[in-house]
Parts: sequence; structure tokens; C-alpha cells
Amino acid sequence: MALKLYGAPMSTCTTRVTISLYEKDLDFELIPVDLFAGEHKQPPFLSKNPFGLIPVLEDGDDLTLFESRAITAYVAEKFKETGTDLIRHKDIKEAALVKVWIEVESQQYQPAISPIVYQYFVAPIQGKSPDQAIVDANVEKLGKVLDIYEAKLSESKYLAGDFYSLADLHHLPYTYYFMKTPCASLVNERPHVKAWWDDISSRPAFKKVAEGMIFGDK
Ligand code: GS8
Repeated sequence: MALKLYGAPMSTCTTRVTISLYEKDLDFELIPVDLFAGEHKQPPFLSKNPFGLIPVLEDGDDLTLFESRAITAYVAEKFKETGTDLIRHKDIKEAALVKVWIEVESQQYQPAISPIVYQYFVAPIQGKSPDQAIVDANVEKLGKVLDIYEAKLSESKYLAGDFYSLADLHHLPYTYYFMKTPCASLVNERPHVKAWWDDISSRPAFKKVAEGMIFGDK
């Protein structure tokens, strides 16, 4: 098979890519990388990503990519005529707005939400309880970001406009885990953010991926 994805079904960065592949109705092979055994820090995997992180996508024998957002951009561009148009390739202004909100997710949203998800999902696996100071600081940070989302989503159905795109898709993995934490009210109490979340998380491509998003006993 031409497309090989190295990763793990419960990993947020891996699922960011698998959702994009399902939106495009593509066949691919998911090759599991055993993080607990440290497989990603061993030479065979390091030759694919020298930073020792999943996911990695191989397209044929001559292209190896890492960084989940760069991979989804490649998938969306290479297969732009197939499945959902995730980059608005026919309209340069819409395409630019997609890029803006892709940056917002990576620069504003992820830095605030990921420490919260980490404290509730990863710390317990390491035998620790969630650090409330870290949770509180990031809840405050995320709340401010979500106030901006609430205003934006009261003007358009999705982040970059009235169309679903990579900008929305990139939010799915972390928000999915976040909604299982005691902090989910941050989304639920903002009506436009909540309606957006209900919409994007009910897409068939995501539902398929969410089945494998089981972290520890949650
Ligand atoms: C981050 C990759 C990453 O942190 C991306 O691909 O978007 N910016 C990169 N991968 C994590 C799993 S994320 O679910 C990983 O490989 N962690 C293993 C480790 O840190 O040892």
C-alpha cells in the first residue's frame, strides 16, 4: 500500500492524520509504534523521524514526512479532488483563512489544552494525580482563547468560514480527550463553541477514529 502511517490509535497527533485520511476516503496502512517499549527512540524509527516522535507518513518509497499538521496539509493538497476539500483550494482568500486558523490551533489552542489533557490522562498512568496548579493556569489560558472562538463562531459556522476545513479538523484529537475531563464546561458553557464541537465531532471520519482513542482505562 502506498500510504503507510506509523503511529498509535490513541495518540492525538496520529489521529489528526487518520481523520484527514478518512475525510479523503483513502486506504492506508497503520503501522503501530510501541511508545511504551520506546520503539520511537530506536534507530529504525529514528531514521524516519530523527526527533523520535509519532506520527510519520510514508508515501511510496521516496517520501517520508513527520509533523502531523504538515502531513495533513500534504494529504489535503495531494488528494484535493477527492473527498472533503479541507484547504479550499479553489479560493485563495478562503485558503488563506484556513491557514490562519491552522496557526491559531497550533500557537494558541494546543499550548493551553494539551497540559490539561496531560494532567488528566498521562499523569495517572505515571502514578501521579493531576497537578491542580497546572490545570488552573491552563484553564484560565484556554478560557481566554475560547472567548475569541465564541465570538468568531457566532459569525461563521466553522473557524475559517462557513465550511469545514483542516482548521477545524486539527482541533478534534485534543478536544475529544478534553471533553472527558472535569474542565469540559469550558466548551459546554459557550453556546457557539459547543454547537461547533457537536458538529465537528459527529462527522463520520472522526467517529471512526474516536473508536480507537482509548487512553489507559478512559
Ligand atoms: C508532535 C508529535 C508528538 O508530540 C506533531 O506531529 O504534530 N508536533 C508534533 N508526538 C507524541 C505523541 S502525540 O499523541 C509522541 O511521539 N510522544 C512520544 C514521546 O514524547 O516520547
